Amino acid sequence: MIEEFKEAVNKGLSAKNKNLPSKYFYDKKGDALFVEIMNLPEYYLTRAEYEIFKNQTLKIITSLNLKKDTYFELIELGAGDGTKTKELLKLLDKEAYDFDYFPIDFSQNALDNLDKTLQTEIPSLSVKTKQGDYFKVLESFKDSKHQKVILFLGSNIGNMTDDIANVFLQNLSASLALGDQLFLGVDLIKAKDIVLTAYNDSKGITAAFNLNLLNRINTELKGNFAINTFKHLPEYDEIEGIAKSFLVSTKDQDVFVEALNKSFHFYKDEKIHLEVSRKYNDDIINSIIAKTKFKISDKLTDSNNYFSNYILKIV
Ligand code: AVI
Repeated sequence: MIEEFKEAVNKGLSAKNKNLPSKYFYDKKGDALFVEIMNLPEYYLTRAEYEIFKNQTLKIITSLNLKKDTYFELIELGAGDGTKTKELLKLLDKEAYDFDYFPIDFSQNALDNLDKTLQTEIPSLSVKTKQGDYFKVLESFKDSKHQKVILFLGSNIGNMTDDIANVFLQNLSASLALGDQLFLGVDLIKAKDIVLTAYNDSKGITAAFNLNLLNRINTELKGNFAINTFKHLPEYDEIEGIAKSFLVSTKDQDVFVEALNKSFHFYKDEKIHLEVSRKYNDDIINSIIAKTKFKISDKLTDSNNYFSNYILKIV
């Protein structure tokens, strides 16, 4: 892991357009900051998707065409604390649907916590946690002939470029069978002021979340970034529908990273690109599933039209 991080930092900071992959946001501090972000008034995404799970629970079940007498496997990629999913799980359990819930996550700690809360809140639910890489875990389902519903929520797919999302969905589609479904949560393309505010909150939590990546380089790779000489800069192109976040060097400076035994020069106002947060519409969803066996079969949207859960079915 540390070798992979080292290599990513070296490659990203040596590039003409400096960049660092956003997947490295999520250390212990980054996880905690992301929980704070999800509770921010400006960060509408989590609330919008929760509203769908809370107010349209029955519609989710009917749109997925789930039948009480047909067993299915409900598999969640990156389950987190399961706040939204719990709404669906409670109803499925109450109505005696025949299924097992398989939350998959990299973090065993997150899975243990989720398992514990579910045991208390929905004691009769069958939870089978699976720790590891999504595709490695999905491999282990290959021999199962049961119907599958995959949940991939929170617009997590938006942190992939469209090319990467396409490959991701091709791999996912290849590991599924006819009739299996993906319940995909995505943030929708909308006005600039709403999106930019979500990525530039007034308390500066999102800025701290981005700057934490420099902290990680300092602690894990013995870097000497002066954190206060970098500023968080979010951008959003309404036509393209992509939010991007950058850190900008406020001065001309050199940063030394001991683990790489290398200095990196930053010009004043030079940017490091950290994250893409893609926003979607039907056309973009259709273009990222173009090379897969998925077809849009339905979609649910919150009352503000901010967020959608697409049902993509293998045909
Ligand atoms: C996890 N992901 C969907 C978040 C997003 O909206 O792109 C990460 C995030 N970055 C800044 N705020 C939240």
